Amino acid sequence: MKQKLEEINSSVEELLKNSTELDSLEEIRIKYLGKKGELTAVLKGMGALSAEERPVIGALANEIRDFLSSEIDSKKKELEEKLQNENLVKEVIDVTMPGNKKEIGKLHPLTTVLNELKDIFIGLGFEIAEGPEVEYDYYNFEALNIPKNHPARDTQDTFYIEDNIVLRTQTSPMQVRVMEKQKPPIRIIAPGVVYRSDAVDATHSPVFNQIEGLVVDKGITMADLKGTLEACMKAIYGNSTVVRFRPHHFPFTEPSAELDVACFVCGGKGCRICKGEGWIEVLGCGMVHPKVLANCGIDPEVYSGFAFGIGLERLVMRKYGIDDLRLFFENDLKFLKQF
Ligand code: 2U9
Repeated sequence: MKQKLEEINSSVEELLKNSTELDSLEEIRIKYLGKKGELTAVLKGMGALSAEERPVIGALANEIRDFLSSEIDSKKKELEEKLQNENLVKEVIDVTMPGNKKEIGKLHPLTTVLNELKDIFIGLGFEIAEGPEVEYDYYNFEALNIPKNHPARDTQDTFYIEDNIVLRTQTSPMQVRVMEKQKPPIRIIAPGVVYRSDAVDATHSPVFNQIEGLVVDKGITMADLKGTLEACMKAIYGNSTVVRFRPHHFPFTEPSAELDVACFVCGGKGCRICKGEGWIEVLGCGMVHPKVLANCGIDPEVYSGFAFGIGLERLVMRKYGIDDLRLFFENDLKFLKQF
């Protein structure tokens, strides 16, 4: 048994000398000193020894076990230190290297211009109205003087959910709802998404954004409409902006007009942006039709009002010279990073 112990001692010493990996070191410890290890097996077999041999062999076995344990521990420490030093050499950090650039997100150009418009109108004393995108036919059409079979329904190809429920084709129903609930004076803008059954191309989309405005009070005239919208255009396009109003027709306003701004690129001479016209059409507007006021419970003999509607995408396209509306929805970073 003494010989067996000495053999184990020298085998382990030999193995430790050649051991270069922490994994194989652990294997050695398990093979000799583990629960089912060779040295443990010798210790377990001591019962078979005579009473004289047992203390001698026991002392030797304990001495060898302690010696080998401490040899394995110090080898382990040595290998760990070596590994750490190797890692330190490998993982040198060059503090002069440029860092990873963090991309910072930005607002979408439609959001930026919408925020600008909201600020302008809030500054003029307007409040912001919000409402449902799924609307009753009544609020989207009937109340706005667009009865069934009215030709204006054809120009707003409508998504019908049910016979009398539609995806709103304009944000006007929100203003009808406000007028039903609130007595004049009313000064609101209604921004939001609207839906029309249009095929997608460079200038059309079935989903787009509108901002409509409504002012109702005693004594509101076309002069209020012109002054408010001219101030708004100057705030968007600069103080020297020139505007003109052209007669137009909408069922919900009478009289109605379209507002053009003198081209902010060529100053009116004619260029690519204004398609040689010198003027750029920006919005539609008019005095709220007396029938619409009456439909909403407001006496047209006492009150009058003006309203306007702006297509946000078209406004932003003109502001930045963008020629394809699809760019707003494609989320191409090369496009979005320019704003
Ligand atoms: C109420 C009464 C009247 C809103 C108006 C326009 C003129 C207009 C277009 C702009 C571009 C729609 O997105 S677009 O195609 N809109 O020209 N909108 S007046 O008139 C109202 C609104 C609500 C109660």
